Amino acid sequence: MDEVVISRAITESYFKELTEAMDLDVAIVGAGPAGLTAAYYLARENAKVAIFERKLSIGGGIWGGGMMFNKIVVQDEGKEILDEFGISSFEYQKGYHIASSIEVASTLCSVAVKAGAKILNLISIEDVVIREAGRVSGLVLNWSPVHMAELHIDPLAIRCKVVIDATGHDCEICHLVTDKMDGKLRTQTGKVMGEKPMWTEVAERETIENTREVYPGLIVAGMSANAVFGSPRMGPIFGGMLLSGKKASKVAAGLLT
Ligand code: 48F
Repeated sequence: MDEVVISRAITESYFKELTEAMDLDVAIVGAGPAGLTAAYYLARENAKVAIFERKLSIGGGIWGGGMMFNKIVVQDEGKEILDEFGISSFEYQKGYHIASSIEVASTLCSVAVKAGAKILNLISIEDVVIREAGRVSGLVLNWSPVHMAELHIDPLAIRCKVVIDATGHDCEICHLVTDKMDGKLRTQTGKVMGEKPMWTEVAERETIENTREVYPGLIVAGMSANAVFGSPRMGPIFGGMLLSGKKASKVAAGLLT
Protein backbone atom coordinates (compact mmCIF):
# COMPACT_ATOMS: atom_id res chain seq x y z
CA MET A 1 0.00 0.00 0.00
CA ASP A 2 1.30 3.42 -1.01
CA GLU A 3 0.74 6.49 1.18
CA VAL A 4 0.64 8.79 -1.82
CA VAL A 5 -1.95 6.70 -3.64
CA ILE A 6 -4.10 6.84 -0.48
CA SER A 7 -3.64 10.60 -0.29
CA ARG A 8 -4.48 11.08 -3.98
CA ALA A 9 -7.53 8.84 -3.69
CA ILE A 10 -8.86 10.97 -0.84
CA THR A 11 -8.13 14.39 -2.30
CA GLU A 12 -9.27 13.59 -5.84
CA SER A 13 -12.54 11.98 -4.78
CA TYR A 14 -13.25 14.70 -2.20
CA PHE A 15 -12.63 17.57 -4.59
CA LYS A 16 -14.71 15.86 -7.28
CA GLU A 17 -17.61 15.79 -4.83
CA LEU A 18 -17.04 19.39 -3.72
CA THR A 19 -16.86 20.56 -7.33
CA GLU A 20 -20.11 18.75 -8.14
CA ALA A 21 -21.71 20.41 -5.11
CA MET A 22 -20.99 23.83 -6.62
CA ASP A 23 -24.15 23.57 -8.71
CA LEU A 24 -27.07 22.10 -6.81
CA ASP A 25 -30.82 21.87 -6.97
CA VAL A 26 -31.09 22.13 -3.20
CA ALA A 27 -28.43 23.14 -0.69
CA ILE A 28 -29.29 22.28 2.91
CA VAL A 29 -27.50 23.97 5.79
CA GLY A 30 -27.33 21.77 8.88
CA ALA A 31 -27.28 17.99 9.22
CA GLY A 32 -29.68 17.70 12.14
CA PRO A 33 -32.86 15.60 11.94
CA ALA A 34 -34.73 18.14 9.79
CA GLY A 35 -31.90 18.61 7.28
CA LEU A 36 -31.13 14.89 7.00
CA THR A 37 -34.79 13.97 6.47
CA ALA A 38 -35.26 16.67 3.84
CA ALA A 39 -32.09 15.49 2.07
CA TYR A 40 -33.30 11.89 2.03
CA TYR A 41 -36.67 12.66 0.43
CA LEU A 42 -35.18 15.07 -2.11
CA ALA A 43 -32.41 12.66 -3.12
CA ARG A 44 -34.96 9.89 -3.47
CA GLU A 45 -36.75 12.05 -6.05
CA ASN A 46 -33.42 12.48 -7.90
CA ALA A 47 -32.86 16.10 -6.88
CA LYS A 48 -29.19 17.08 -6.74
CA VAL A 49 -28.88 17.82 -3.04
CA ALA A 50 -26.05 18.40 -0.57
CA ILE A 51 -25.95 19.21 3.12
CA PHE A 52 -23.28 21.51 4.54
CA GLU A 53 -22.58 20.81 8.20
CA ARG A 54 -20.31 22.85 10.41
CA LYS A 55 -19.42 20.09 12.82
CA LEU A 56 -17.40 16.91 12.41
CA SER A 57 -20.38 14.83 13.53
CA ILE A 58 -23.60 14.46 11.58
CA GLY A 59 -26.90 14.46 13.47
CA GLY A 60 -27.14 17.83 15.23
CA GLY A 61 -29.08 17.63 18.47
CA ILE A 62 -30.16 14.02 18.11
CA TRP A 63 -27.17 12.32 19.74
CA GLY A 64 -27.61 13.77 23.22
CA GLY A 65 -31.31 12.80 23.51
CA GLY A 66 -32.69 14.68 26.52
CA MET A 67 -30.03 16.13 28.81
CA MET A 68 -27.41 13.64 27.53
CA PHE A 69 -29.69 10.62 28.12
CA ASN A 70 -29.49 9.10 24.67
CA LYS A 71 -33.17 8.37 24.05
CA ILE A 72 -35.63 10.44 22.08
CA VAL A 73 -39.43 10.50 21.96
CA VAL A 74 -41.60 10.68 18.86
CA GLN A 75 -45.37 10.83 18.52
CA ASP A 76 -47.48 8.53 16.29
CA GLU A 77 -47.00 10.61 13.12
CA GLY A 78 -43.23 10.72 13.63
CA LYS A 79 -43.09 6.99 14.28
CA GLU A 80 -44.32 6.39 10.75
CA ILE A 81 -41.08 7.92 9.49
CA LEU A 82 -39.01 5.87 11.97
CA ASP A 83 -40.77 2.76 10.65
CA GLU A 84 -40.14 3.78 7.04
CA PHE A 85 -36.41 4.05 7.82
CA GLY A 86 -36.37 0.76 9.76
CA ILE A 87 -35.56 2.46 13.09
CA SER A 88 -36.76 0.46 16.08
CA SER A 89 -38.90 2.05 18.77
CA PHE A 90 -41.33 0.97 21.48
CA GLU A 91 -44.45 2.58 22.83
CA TYR A 92 -43.72 3.86 26.34
CA GLN A 93 -47.27 5.07 26.82
CA LYS A 94 -50.07 5.52 24.26
CA GLY A 95 -48.80 7.97 21.63
CA TYR A 96 -45.25 8.27 23.08
CA HIS A 97 -42.65 6.21 21.24
CA ILE A 98 -39.08 5.86 22.50
CA ALA A 99 -36.11 5.35 20.18
CA SER A 100 -32.34 5.24 20.64
CA SER A 101 -30.81 8.58 19.67
CA ILE A 102 -27.76 6.63 18.46
CA GLU A 103 -29.86 4.53 16.09
CA VAL A 104 -31.86 7.56 14.90
CA ALA A 105 -28.79 9.72 14.16
CA SER A 106 -26.80 6.99 12.43
CA THR A 107 -29.76 5.71 10.41
CA LEU A 108 -30.89 9.15 9.22
CA CYS A 109 -27.34 9.78 8.05
CA SER A 110 -27.18 6.42 6.34
CA VAL A 111 -30.53 6.64 4.51
CA ALA A 112 -29.79 10.18 3.27
CA VAL A 113 -26.38 9.18 1.90
CA LYS A 114 -27.63 5.94 0.37
CA ALA A 115 -30.47 7.83 -1.34
CA GLY A 116 -27.81 9.97 -3.05
CA ALA A 117 -27.51 13.08 -0.87
CA LYS A 118 -23.97 14.38 -0.39
CA ILE A 119 -22.96 15.48 3.09
CA LEU A 120 -20.03 17.87 3.40
CA ASN A 121 -19.09 18.19 7.04
CA LEU A 122 -16.63 20.62 8.65
CA ILE A 123 -17.93 23.37 6.36
CA SER A 124 -19.66 26.44 7.79
CA ILE A 125 -21.97 28.64 5.79
CA GLU A 126 -20.98 32.21 6.47
CA ASP A 127 -23.04 34.08 3.87
CA VAL A 128 -25.62 33.74 1.10
CA VAL A 129 -25.43 34.69 -2.56
CA ILE A 130 -28.29 36.98 -3.59
CA ARG A 131 -28.62 37.91 -7.24
CA GLU A 132 -31.66 38.45 -9.46
CA ALA A 133 -34.77 39.91 -7.84
CA GLY A 134 -33.53 39.47 -4.31
CA ARG A 135 -33.60 35.68 -4.52
CA VAL A 136 -31.21 33.49 -2.55
CA SER A 137 -29.27 31.69 -5.25
CA GLY A 138 -26.23 30.30 -3.49
CA LEU A 139 -24.20 29.86 -0.32
CA VAL A 140 -20.81 31.07 0.81
CA LEU A 141 -18.70 28.42 2.52
CA ASN A 142 -15.57 28.20 4.52
CA TRP A 143 -13.82 25.46 6.46
CA SER A 144 -15.08 25.40 10.05
CA PRO A 145 -11.47 25.44 11.38
CA VAL A 146 -10.93 28.76 9.58
CA HIS A 147 -13.66 30.26 11.75
CA MET A 148 -12.45 28.49 14.89
CA ALA A 149 -8.91 29.79 14.39
CA GLU A 150 -10.24 33.23 13.40
CA LEU A 151 -8.11 33.18 10.28
CA HIS A 152 -8.68 35.92 7.75
CA ILE A 153 -9.30 33.68 4.74
CA ASP A 154 -11.81 34.36 2.00
CA PRO A 155 -14.54 31.80 1.39
CA LEU A 156 -15.76 29.98 -1.73
CA ALA A 157 -19.32 29.92 -3.09
CA ILE A 158 -21.78 27.43 -4.54
CA ARG A 159 -24.85 27.99 -6.70
CA CYS A 160 -28.24 26.38 -6.02
CA LYS A 161 -31.88 26.76 -6.93
CA VAL A 162 -33.18 26.44 -3.37
CA VAL A 163 -31.65 26.71 0.12
CA ILE A 164 -33.09 25.01 3.20
CA ASP A 165 -32.15 26.62 6.50
CA ALA A 166 -32.02 23.63 8.86
CA THR A 167 -29.54 25.22 11.26
CA GLY A 168 -31.68 24.64 14.36
CA HIS A 169 -32.27 27.15 17.15
CA ASP A 170 -29.94 29.76 15.64
CA CYS A 171 -31.64 29.94 12.18
CA GLU A 172 -28.36 31.30 10.88
CA ILE A 173 -29.24 31.63 7.21
CA CYS A 174 -32.36 33.69 7.93
CA HIS A 175 -30.27 35.95 10.17
CA LEU A 176 -27.82 36.46 7.30
CA VAL A 177 -30.66 37.53 5.00
CA THR A 178 -32.13 40.01 7.48
CA ASP A 179 -28.95 41.28 9.11
CA LYS A 180 -26.67 41.66 6.10
CA MET A 181 -29.04 43.04 3.49
CA ASP A 182 -32.16 43.97 5.45
CA GLY A 183 -34.14 41.29 3.61
CA LYS A 184 -37.81 41.07 4.62
CA LEU A 185 -38.81 37.57 5.71
CA ARG A 186 -42.41 36.39 5.32
CA THR A 187 -43.00 36.66 9.07
CA GLN A 188 -45.26 39.12 10.91
CA THR A 189 -42.34 41.45 11.56
CA GLY A 190 -40.30 40.72 8.45
CA LYS A 191 -37.51 39.67 10.83
CA VAL A 192 -36.55 36.57 12.79
CA MET A 193 -39.20 36.62 15.53
CA GLY A 194 -37.28 34.47 18.00
CA GLU A 195 -38.03 31.19 19.68
CA LYS A 196 -40.51 31.13 22.59
CA PRO A 197 -40.21 29.07 25.80
CA MET A 198 -41.01 25.36 25.79
CA TRP A 199 -44.54 24.20 24.96
CA THR A 200 -44.22 20.81 23.34
CA GLU A 201 -47.75 20.34 21.98
CA VAL A 202 -47.91 23.70 20.22
CA ALA A 203 -44.26 23.63 19.13
CA GLU A 204 -44.56 20.25 17.45
CA ARG A 205 -47.66 21.31 15.52
CA GLU A 206 -46.28 24.70 14.54
CA THR A 207 -42.92 23.34 13.38
CA ILE A 208 -44.72 21.73 10.50
CA GLU A 209 -46.94 24.76 9.76
CA ASN A 210 -43.87 27.03 9.88
CA THR A 211 -41.96 24.91 7.36
CA ARG A 212 -42.24 26.99 4.21
CA GLU A 213 -40.51 29.42 1.91
CA VAL A 214 -39.67 32.38 4.12
CA TYR A 215 -37.80 34.41 1.52
CA PRO A 216 -37.50 33.84 -2.23
CA GLY A 217 -35.44 30.67 -2.66
CA LEU A 218 -35.10 30.08 1.10
CA ILE A 219 -37.09 27.48 3.07
CA VAL A 220 -36.97 27.03 6.84
CA ALA A 221 -37.17 23.57 8.42
CA GLY A 222 -36.99 22.07 11.90
CA MET A 223 -36.27 24.22 14.94
CA SER A 224 -35.15 26.99 12.67
CA ALA A 225 -38.74 27.29 11.38
CA ASN A 226 -40.04 27.84 14.92
CA ALA A 227 -37.30 30.31 15.78
CA VAL A 228 -38.05 32.35 12.66
CA PHE A 229 -41.82 32.43 13.14
CA GLY A 230 -41.77 33.00 16.92
CA SER A 231 -43.08 29.58 17.98
CA PRO A 232 -42.12 27.68 21.14
CA ARG A 233 -39.37 25.09 21.53
CA MET A 234 -40.37 21.48 22.13
CA GLY A 235 -37.57 19.66 23.96
CA PRO A 236 -36.38 16.13 23.14
CA ILE A 237 -39.33 15.07 21.00
CA PHE A 238 -38.29 14.66 17.37
CA GLY A 239 -41.38 13.78 15.33
CA GLY A 240 -41.84 17.44 14.37
CA MET A 241 -38.26 17.60 13.08
CA LEU A 242 -38.72 14.54 10.88
CA LEU A 243 -42.10 15.70 9.57
CA SER A 244 -40.77 19.21 8.99
CA GLY A 245 -37.85 17.79 6.99
CA LYS A 246 -40.27 15.78 4.90
CA LYS A 247 -42.47 18.83 4.30
CA ALA A 248 -39.42 20.98 3.43
CA SER A 249 -38.50 18.45 0.75
CA LYS A 250 -41.95 18.84 -0.80
CA VAL A 251 -41.83 22.65 -0.66
CA ALA A 252 -38.36 22.57 -2.23
CA ALA A 253 -39.48 20.14 -4.94
CA GLY A 254 -42.35 22.54 -5.71
CA LEU A 255 -39.89 25.40 -6.18
CA LEU A 256 -37.75 23.30 -8.53
CA THR A 257 -40.55 22.69 -11.02
O1 48F B 1 -29.83 21.70 15.92
P1 48F B 1 -30.17 20.66 14.91
O2 48F B 1 -30.32 19.26 15.37
O3 48F B 1 -31.47 21.21 14.12
P2 48F B 1 -32.90 20.57 13.77
O4 48F B 1 -32.76 19.58 12.67
O5 48F B 1 -33.29 19.75 15.08
C1 48F B 1 -33.47 20.38 16.33
C2 48F B 1 -33.32 19.33 17.41
O6 48F B 1 -32.01 18.77 17.36
C3 48F B 1 -33.54 19.85 18.82
C4 48F B 1 -34.94 20.28 19.14
C5 48F B 1 -36.14 19.47 18.85
O7 48F B 1 -36.11 18.19 18.90
O8 48F B 1 -35.14 21.33 19.69
O9 48F B 1 -32.67 20.93 19.08
O10 48F B 1 -33.83 21.69 13.60
O11 48F B 1 -29.07 20.67 13.75
C6 48F B 1 -28.65 21.86 13.16
C7 48F B 1 -27.28 21.63 12.56
O12 48F B 1 -26.93 22.76 11.80
C8 48F B 1 -25.52 22.99 11.94
C9 48F B 1 -25.24 22.63 13.38
O13 48F B 1 -23.87 22.32 13.58
C10 48F B 1 -26.17 21.43 13.59
O14 48F B 1 -25.51 20.20 13.36
N1 48F B 1 -25.27 24.40 11.59
C11 48F B 1 -25.76 25.49 12.23
N2 48F B 1 -25.35 26.61 11.62
C12 48F B 1 -24.59 26.22 10.57
C13 48F B 1 -24.53 24.81 10.55
C14 48F B 1 -23.87 26.92 9.55
N3 48F B 1 -23.86 28.26 9.48
N4 48F B 1 -23.17 26.20 8.63
C15 48F B 1 -23.16 24.84 8.68
N5 48F B 1 -23.84 24.13 9.62
